Amino acid sequence: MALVLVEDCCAVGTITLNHLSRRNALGAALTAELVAALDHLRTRLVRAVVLRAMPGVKVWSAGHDIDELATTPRDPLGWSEPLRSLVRLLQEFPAPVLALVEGGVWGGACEVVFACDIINAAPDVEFAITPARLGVPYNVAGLACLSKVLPPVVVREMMFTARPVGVERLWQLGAVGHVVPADHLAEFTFDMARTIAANAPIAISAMKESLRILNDAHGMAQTQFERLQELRRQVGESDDYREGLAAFAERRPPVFRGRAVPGSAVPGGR
Ligand code: LCV
Repeated sequence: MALVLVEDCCAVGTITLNHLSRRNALGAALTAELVAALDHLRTRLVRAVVLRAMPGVKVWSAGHDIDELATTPRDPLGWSEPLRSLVRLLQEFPAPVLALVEGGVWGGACEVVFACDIINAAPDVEFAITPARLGVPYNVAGLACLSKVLPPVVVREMMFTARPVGVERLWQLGAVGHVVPADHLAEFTFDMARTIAANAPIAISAMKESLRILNDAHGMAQTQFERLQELRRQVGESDDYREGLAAFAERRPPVFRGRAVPGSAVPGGR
């Protein structure tokens, strides 16, 4: 049985967590399928991805598969752990990833959701970060990721209490984009994804990567600055840029084909 379902239509990809019996716990097998799904959608040149669980679940994801946490002295959440690789892949995916969240989000799954670019959630959603309940030394990148989306005092409360926090509070703090009634959440999210897919993909990809570099930038190395300039050059020289200006001048909807200048590396590629 596939632990993850993946499909795409009209340049919008959908990835659905499908391991209900284990509450979509992010074990190595499920995480590997998530990575494969993102790689597949990258080849399909999708312009937005919706990451969701099956409609109506009580648990979006139970977080890291506790049974797979290392029992040896090695770091249970080290750089090469599947969950850490998944978080980086979401942050580096060339198109926006929209999290469609219903039910509870536990542990490392909170970071997966917060690694997405846009978060739309049902009113009953709760987030619980639980290393304190497992005695797990949460890793630095994970703490940094959470500290970018939540005020430090809230990160400390969630980390230290391991108690669930309701989505309304996270929405008031700006960590969640929209709280939408469950029966409208999918329609709302896919409508947003289609709007993004109709915009200029090269420009969006460059802006997503630029925002990530800037958010990660503490002291900015010159290579980071040059990368930001290169991303902007690629957008400025793309057909989409000319199409966007022409469409505006001719008062017609733009038709973006996502074509970069021949021979230039498209943002998100390497
Ligand atoms: C393996 C599971 C899990 C699971 N792993 O259903 O953030 S950190 O640092 O803590 C990081 C290390 C991390 O992410 O750790 C994991 C944090 N997650 C949690 O603490 C949540 C643990 N799970 C639960 O509290 C409950 O399962 C919830 C409340 C999510 C759902 O409760 P519910 O009554 O609906 P069950 O507990 O009956 O779980 C159904 C099956 O899924 C397994 C669980 O062992 C059970 O398996 P069996 O049917 O074989 O007994 N399961 C659930 N969560 N994280 N396995």
